[in-house]
Amino acid sequence: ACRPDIDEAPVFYPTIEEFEDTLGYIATIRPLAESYGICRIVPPPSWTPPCPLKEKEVWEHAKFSTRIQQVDLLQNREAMRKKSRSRKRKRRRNSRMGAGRRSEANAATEADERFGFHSGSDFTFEEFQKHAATFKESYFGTKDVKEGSACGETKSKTWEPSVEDIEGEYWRIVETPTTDEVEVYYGADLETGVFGSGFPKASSTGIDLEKYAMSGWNLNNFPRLPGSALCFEASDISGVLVPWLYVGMFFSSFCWHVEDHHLYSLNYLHWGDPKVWYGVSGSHAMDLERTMKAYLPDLFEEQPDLLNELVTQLSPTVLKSEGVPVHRAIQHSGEFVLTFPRAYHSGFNCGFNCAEAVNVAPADWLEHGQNAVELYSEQRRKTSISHDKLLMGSAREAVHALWEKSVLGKETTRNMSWQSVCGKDGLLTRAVKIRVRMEEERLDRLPICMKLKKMERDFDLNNERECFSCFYDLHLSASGCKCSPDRFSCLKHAKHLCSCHINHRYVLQRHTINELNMLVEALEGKVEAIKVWASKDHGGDGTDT
Ligand code: S2G
Repeated sequence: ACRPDIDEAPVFYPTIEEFEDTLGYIATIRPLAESYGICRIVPPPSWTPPCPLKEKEVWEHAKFSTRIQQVDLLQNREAMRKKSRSRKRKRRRNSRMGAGRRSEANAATEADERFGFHSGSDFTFEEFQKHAATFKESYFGTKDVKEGSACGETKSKTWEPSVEDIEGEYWRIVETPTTDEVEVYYGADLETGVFGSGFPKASSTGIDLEKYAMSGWNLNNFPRLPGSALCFEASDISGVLVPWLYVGMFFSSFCWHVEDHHLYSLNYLHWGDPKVWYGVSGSHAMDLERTMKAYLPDLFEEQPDLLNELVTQLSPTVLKSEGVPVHRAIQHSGEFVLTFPRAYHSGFNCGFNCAEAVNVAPADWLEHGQNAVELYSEQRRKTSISHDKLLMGSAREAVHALWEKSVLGKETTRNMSWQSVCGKDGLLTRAVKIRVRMEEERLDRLPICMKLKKMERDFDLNNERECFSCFYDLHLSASGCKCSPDRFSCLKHAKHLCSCHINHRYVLQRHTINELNMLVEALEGKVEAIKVWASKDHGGDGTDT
């Protein structure tokens, strides 16, 4: 009765040939799928990667940490809001590895703490499987069903709830304020860099293993495929560039959230019971946020950052009744679920299973990523990647590809993937153009007498630079003052940096506006501009002459 009455998200069945080019395939399904927020991708039947986590040594000995989720409190937790503030637990999300930027971890830990996500015990897969099975059986009660067989005998069969049964029961527990406590474990956000990935690694040998180790659908390769702006993120940010593993049991949940920087995400179910997903298109992201705030005003009042903390569930039925379109995907073992930029998603597991997920940034993401960092600046929220570094890295790579083609007549598949986003209407050209206009407008608003200086190439090489006020990334430009050599602002907050005389203050630019305009011309295909910009990568400095 509680099963949400919503439609299914689209499902795709690529042929072996279509499956070859991962980002190319995703680009072809985008017009059909993006408006649903999420979609399911079923690999060709012959694509069956072996999972190294199932090897006896790992299965029986490797321990992973878990968190405890109190499922009945994911949506309704008024009564327990002031309970257990001081229990210890692990961090939820980490941002740039080893970098100075504050991650969401601390804030999230606090929220997890209060909202019933305490750390649980450590398990091996073998132990977790046992726990998951026992829990599910005792939850539903093992019923013996007498089944008639062909030859007239009867045999006993354990009753298994269907996905629909489980989904109905899940929302009954989540939506009804007075149900019993339901506590489950979730081995979520496990770093594959530490624990190991569920996909064969490049070091694997054997013809078949090598095929899977090199595949674009192997999530260890996915974030940095040619055409993804994440190629230009140097550090291995866990969860974004290095996949995370999710070991689930019955009812373990992921609450409503969007990806950092509104990136795409791809999730693969290595084995086990289905994962049920709900998705909302990026174009309805703000409608979902409004509805959540309207339905859970007290929670938002106490914790305005609730949605960034991945601790709140809300029924698709409520969202639908408020005019927010929600779609369902039931992901089975061996299938992918893709989430599009700024698409809110949530869901839960139907039983013991193991999934792996990571982000990607194809060219159509760039404008969403730009919007994300402008929004983060308004909200004074820390970034986890330098959007401008990714944008400029993509632009340079694309100009290099255009140069190889126009000057050397060279065409490789790698080059072609970058060329395909250039040209007057190319997705990359458009994104760079928007960013350059933005930069120009911001510079125009600064006092005319403000000194402009060339930024050192390594300004943000070893440590990220961010605005002292809004944390906007300063890869492209920064405003500074003699009074405080290590303090910088973005162009929007230059006037708040200090109260020194204008003569003491300056703007650092990685590229002048003329250089940036020339970059746009290069991306549009103008050969002279291509040569100037390509020369930057060949020893020249490509500056105004
Ligand atoms: C995400 C779902 C995580 C999960 O949003 O991080 O990959 O629990 C997804 O499977």
